[in-house]
Amino acid sequence: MSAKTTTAKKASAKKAAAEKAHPMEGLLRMDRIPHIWCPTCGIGTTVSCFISALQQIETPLEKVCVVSGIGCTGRVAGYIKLDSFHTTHGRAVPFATGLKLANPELKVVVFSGDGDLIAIGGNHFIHAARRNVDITVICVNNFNYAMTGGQVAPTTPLTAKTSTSPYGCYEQPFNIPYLAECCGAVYVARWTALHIRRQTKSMIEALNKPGFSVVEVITPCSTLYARRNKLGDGLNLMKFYHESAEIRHGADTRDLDITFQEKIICGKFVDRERPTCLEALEARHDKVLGDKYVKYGGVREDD
Ligand SMILES: Cc1ncc(C[n+]2csc(CCOP(=O)(O)OP(=O)(O)O)c2C)c(N)n1
Ligand code: SF4
Ligand SMILES: [Mg+2]
Repeated sequence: MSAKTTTAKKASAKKAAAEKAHPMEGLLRMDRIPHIWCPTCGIGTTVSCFISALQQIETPLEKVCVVSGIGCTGRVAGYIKLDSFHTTHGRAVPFATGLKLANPELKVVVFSGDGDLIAIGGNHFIHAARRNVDITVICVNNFNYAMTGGQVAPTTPLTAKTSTSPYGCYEQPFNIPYLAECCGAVYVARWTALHIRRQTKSMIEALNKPGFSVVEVITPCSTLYARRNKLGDGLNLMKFYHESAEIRHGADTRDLDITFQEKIICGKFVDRERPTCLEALEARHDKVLGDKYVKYGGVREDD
């Protein structure tokens, strides 16, 4: 075979492979696929919405970073083909805060499970919201600590069974949108995993919003939460969540408690303006130090 024919064959094989490629492959580390998630788990759906959101924002992708903690959701950072970081339990938010402070040009996203973000990471979450750190948090809320065996989480609905609440959860769960709003988040939305277009739109809005933005996604954990509560398979549960959703944009976040297998209020609840952490710092230093202040570095001219 001539060298010309071989080159032509190689080019046509490359073209055929490119045509066969999934449109999201460019943003996935394909060498890590197959992923670890169970069939009908809701995490993959949320990742696909996130990739679609990334493809629609104007920020160059080399300026976007993803930070995850641990758990099934924590694996997201490993599958997304961006600068991404798989950090320790509950520490995704402080890690993301550090990234943003070190390089304010970055768009920093935390992809986190409910247990990681609101239990061990709860303290970091409330203070990052209070300070209005300019990061976007996507919280996959599957109502349990899935990866470690389906233990009770601070989001488990009252009466729901988990491996550590076999007679039903008796502790009042957190209402994440209310918590986020009270602490100072400037953008708060909630969807279920099957709200593909609305979830993607909220992610785009959150990514474009300066300040602490939170998108909560109610997703089925088919293997642990659904099975233990006899809720059918993951697909049944995904459909159930979608059908139980009532869309109420601008609803009072105090009314967004989730009760076991009942209605789930979804929508965009908060979209407001507050100076971000770095804007507040800059304004304060400018006021006190005047001309002596050099942006962000805080270096005085007479030092
Ligand atoms: C310091 C520490 N404590 C406990 C664990 C064990 N651990 C791993 S995943 C996990 C629960 C994660 O739950 P969630 O964030 O809701 O993620 P999911 O698996 O539900 O997506 C825990 C407790 C750990 N990795 N590190
Ligand atoms: S254990 Fe639950 S959350 Fe984890 S991958 Fe399986 S279905 Fe998803
Ligand atoms: Mg969870």
